[in-house]
Amino acid sequence: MLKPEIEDGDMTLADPQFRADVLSGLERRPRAIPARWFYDHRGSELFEAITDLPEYYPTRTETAILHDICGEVAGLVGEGRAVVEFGSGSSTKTPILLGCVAPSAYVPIDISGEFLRESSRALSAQFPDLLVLPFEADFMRPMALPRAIADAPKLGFFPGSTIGNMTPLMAVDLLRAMRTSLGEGAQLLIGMDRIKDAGTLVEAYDDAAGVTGKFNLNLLERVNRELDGTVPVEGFRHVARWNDDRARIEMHLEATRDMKFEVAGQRFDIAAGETIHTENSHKYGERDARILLRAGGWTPLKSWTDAEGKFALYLAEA
Ligand code: AVI
Repeated sequence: MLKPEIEDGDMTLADPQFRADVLSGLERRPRAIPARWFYDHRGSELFEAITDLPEYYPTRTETAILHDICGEVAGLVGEGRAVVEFGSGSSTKTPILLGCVAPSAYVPIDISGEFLRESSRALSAQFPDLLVLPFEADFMRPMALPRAIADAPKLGFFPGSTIGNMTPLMAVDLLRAMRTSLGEGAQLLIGMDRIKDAGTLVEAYDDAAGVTGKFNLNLLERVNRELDGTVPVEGFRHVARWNDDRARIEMHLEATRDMKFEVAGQRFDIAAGETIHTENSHKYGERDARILLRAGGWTPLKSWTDAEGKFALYLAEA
């Protein structure tokens, strides 16, 4: 997840795409900045802290499900598959899966090479006999995987309900890209957060300790740090709301007063009550998830959930 700033000697240069996304996002109405920009160093630390919060159930629930079902998954998947993880594999879920499916190789894919190499080193230390092949790429598009795993059947792994951060249209495109990249006979193990009562969902994204608020507001701090911004961060407040029509939690930054500020030399005005939309986290019911998988070219084989039905893991085949 971590996307480091670009270093150039002593100067830290902003990613040109970050600059373009922030400027166009502040210009448009409603205003919106893509959630991928949350994950600078501080943002990644705050996200780690979120995953331990009492209100944020997804991480611990998915981890517990994975522990419970891992043996069964290993039986369904068979031996000798190459596990291809979409994301750097830094989570505690990766060793659980690798420990029980006995893969022929492990290929974590991430756009941030530095973070990828770091987490791959840690995994190699934990699984010294496993062939670990970190692969730097944007997994939103189909890609040619390393030649070393060309002949092995693949098991894609996409935990964390990260698919929920995409619109359904983007999610279908991603599932199709994964299918193309993984090839014939592939399987996919994917986590999706379930629709549930709005109170539980909103609390998970607006915790009592205010960590998610800090995570959201850090985006503005990052704008100030990297884009020469003068955004009065204290003039914004974190808002998490359930959009029932779209079955998603939305995070926004709401202006608490009229403000003027500059970003990368451009001036902006924002009125009290206006928001900057920063994240969507879509939730899927059992049937919704199956329809999404099928639309993405995958046939659902089996799903598992926790006793309260909060979170689900799906195994699907190409
Ligand atoms: C990374 N992603 C799956 C998290 C989620 O639940 O949508 C990001 C997050 N945003 C606020 N809390 C957690």
